[in-house]
Amino acid sequence: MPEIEPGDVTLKSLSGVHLWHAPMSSCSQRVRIALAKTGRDYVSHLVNLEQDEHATEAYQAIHPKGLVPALVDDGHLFIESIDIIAHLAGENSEMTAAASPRLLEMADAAQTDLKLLTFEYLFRSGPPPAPEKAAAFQQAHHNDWLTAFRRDFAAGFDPDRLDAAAARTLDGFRTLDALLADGRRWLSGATFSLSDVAWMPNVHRFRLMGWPFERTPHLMRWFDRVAARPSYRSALVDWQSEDTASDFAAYTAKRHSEGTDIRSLPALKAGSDR
Ligand SMILES: N[C@@H](CCC(=O)N[C@@H](CS)C(=O)NCC(=O)O)C(=O)O
Repeated sequence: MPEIEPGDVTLKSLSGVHLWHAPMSSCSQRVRIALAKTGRDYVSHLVNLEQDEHATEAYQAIHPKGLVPALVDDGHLFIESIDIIAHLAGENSEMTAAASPRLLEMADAAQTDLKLLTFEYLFRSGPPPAPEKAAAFQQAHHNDWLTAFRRDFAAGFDPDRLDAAAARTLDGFRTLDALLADGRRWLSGATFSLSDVAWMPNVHRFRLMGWPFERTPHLMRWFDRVAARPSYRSALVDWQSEDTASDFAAYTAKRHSEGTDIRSLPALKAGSDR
């Protein structure tokens, strides 16, 4: 979805770039990478997802689905991270021209599975929200998909749902690996493009979960290359607190020792011929 009409009409009078985002959100990371790459300054509006700030009426008047990120550029509102990075890069840039629409669509579609697996294998490390806080979110947030997702998370995700998400994720990473097997440096060829921007946060996120990237060695080497870029540090790593990173690492290690980590899913079990 390209530009949308804001519910909050005061957005139309904003000048420059304004970004509503969250430190750890993969869709926000994507947009911050594009901003770093284009060198555009922006006004940062942090939305505290842990405190459910995206359930306020004020924020839902900015983003109609109550999600991050949202971006305003000289009074024009954009949501959907893939649309936002395309807008920032501009139609005529090298980053856009070199990108593959199919890889951008795949990155967009991969979001639901990334979210499910993140909640299960990283966010479950924290204490569950207090019942009154959970109830307030259900009441305040208008996005039925998100409120149902929160309820499913609290009840415990269906193991088949987790396994299916992992199987689709593996297929996606294998597709990228196969493209990179021809020796290309970046996902869509010789030029760093929006395809790379779109996929960087996904690989970063699954590494935190201990995903078996050894099965996709070309993708692993691609990630080493993107991780050496300054935008990886400034848009992803610098936004992730050391405490968060070490809590996730400890939780991933704990689940690994219990045999309940992401690698224990049938779709990913070593020796599985998927
Ligand atoms: N397709 C959307 C997805 C946006 C989305 O799912 N955002 C997540 C963070 S990456 C969010 O706002 N989550 C809020 C929540 O889980 O409560 C995009 O690419 O911008």
